[in-house]
Amino acid sequence: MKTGLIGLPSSGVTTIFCLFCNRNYTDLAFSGKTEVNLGETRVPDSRVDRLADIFKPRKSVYTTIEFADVPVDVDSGGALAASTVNNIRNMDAVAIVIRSFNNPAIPHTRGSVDPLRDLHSILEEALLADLIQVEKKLEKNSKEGRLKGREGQIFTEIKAGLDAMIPIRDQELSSDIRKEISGFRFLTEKPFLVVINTEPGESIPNELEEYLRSAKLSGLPIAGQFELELTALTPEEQGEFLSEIGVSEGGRDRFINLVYRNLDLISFLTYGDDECRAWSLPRGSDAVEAAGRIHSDLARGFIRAEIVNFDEFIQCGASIAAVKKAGKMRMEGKKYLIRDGDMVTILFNI
Ligand SMILES: Nc1nc2c(ncn2[C@@H]2O[C@H](COP(=O)(O)OP(=O)(O)O)[C@@H](O)[C@H]2O)c(=O)[nH]1
Ligand SMILES: [Mg+2]
Repeated sequence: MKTGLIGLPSSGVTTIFCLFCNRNYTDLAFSGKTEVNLGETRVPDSRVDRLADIFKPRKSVYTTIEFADVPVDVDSGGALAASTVNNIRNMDAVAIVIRSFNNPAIPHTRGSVDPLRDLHSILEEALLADLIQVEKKLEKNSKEGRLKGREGQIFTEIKAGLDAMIPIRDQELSSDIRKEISGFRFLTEKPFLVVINTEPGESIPNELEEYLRSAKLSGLPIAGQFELELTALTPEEQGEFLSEIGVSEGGRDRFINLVYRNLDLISFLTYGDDECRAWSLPRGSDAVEAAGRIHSDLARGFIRAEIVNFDEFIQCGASIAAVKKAGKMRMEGKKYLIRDGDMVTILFNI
């Protein structure tokens, strides 16, 4: 799961990247202007901790979210130069960092602080990048006399939506069409999340809140620099400072929750003496897809899945023997839909 962080220069993109990936700002600020900074964060999961207590495995592994701090070409005037667009095409989600903080020492490239204006312009440019790509496809189809073909028709429909400023993700397209176009990696097909980089205690301005609602986007206010400075303190001290500014959880954890909700992800668990581990998966995935997440061999040679949900496991005294004795260990086939917290063992043969 890869998330690209983008924003206008001096909006705090690298600051937010450092906060999310637990990295040092002075090491990265310079590279973040010219090349992509890559990092990742572990998704906290107390169920993995609990399983590790019980099974005492050699290692515990958490699922991770990868981040890319994508530099923006200042000279292009806009936010999304070709290089930026290409960098975010490979991402599963895009987080747009917009500047709401007022720091006189760091002048805004557009002369004033106006988060709604900045968000508008980035969204518009993303839409435009898709429109250009679709028009190129249509031109090619037209030259080859295939405008009435399947691809030509799909792109004509998508272009009409983009002309009406509707991002591809909000266009009414069948799931078949969505599958067919997924290879083109359009920007506005991807989930967009908005990080509003604020001063501590500042809330989202009303008009921005309203706009986010109307555009069906989730916005998360984070006091980027303030929170990054807090990371030098103990977790207890961090908690105290955060509650002083009316925040119950750090920006990184709030962002992870937002990603899970927005992308509708769940986690399933694997366990044993060797490894206890959490894996992320889109809700609605079946047992074969879960097997494939672990290893393609497991999907290929899938026979069945042995499943107990974590909560049932705990109710049975956290004992697999007790789960089996109570008849709570289920044998599921390929089509079984994995639930959040399912403890999964794949039986396979290749
Ligand atoms: N006051 C304040 N300054 C910030 C905040 N976030 C970033 N900055 C400062 O703004 C400057 C640019 O930040 P940076 O993360 O490098 O922005 P980028 O160009 O978008 O990657 C740095 O000097 C930061 O210290 C913030 O939340 N509040
Ligand atoms: Mg930067």
